[in-house]
Amino acid sequence: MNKTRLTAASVLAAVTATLAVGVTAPADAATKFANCTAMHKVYKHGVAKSSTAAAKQVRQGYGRPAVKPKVYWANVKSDRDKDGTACEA
Ligand SMILES: [Ca+2]
Repeated sequence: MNKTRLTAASVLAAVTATLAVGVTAPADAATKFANCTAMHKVYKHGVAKSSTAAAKQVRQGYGRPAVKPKVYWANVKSDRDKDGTACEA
């Protein structure tokens, strides 16, 4: 009985640890860039808040921005024309 309970607790702890790692993983980090020059070193065509916003940039002749909502919202000040993509290029 005790062993079963211990195992369940271990599984729960493992799942919790995995979730915590997922939240803080670099790929998910909402990096705040000083300006578009800095952002373009990582995201050549800027960062879009959604795939719809990214597609809009492509239709307008820009490169396809990375779809990274968290990064977009951390750098929303760089979306001067408020079209859903920061630093489109
Ligand atoms: Ca924009």
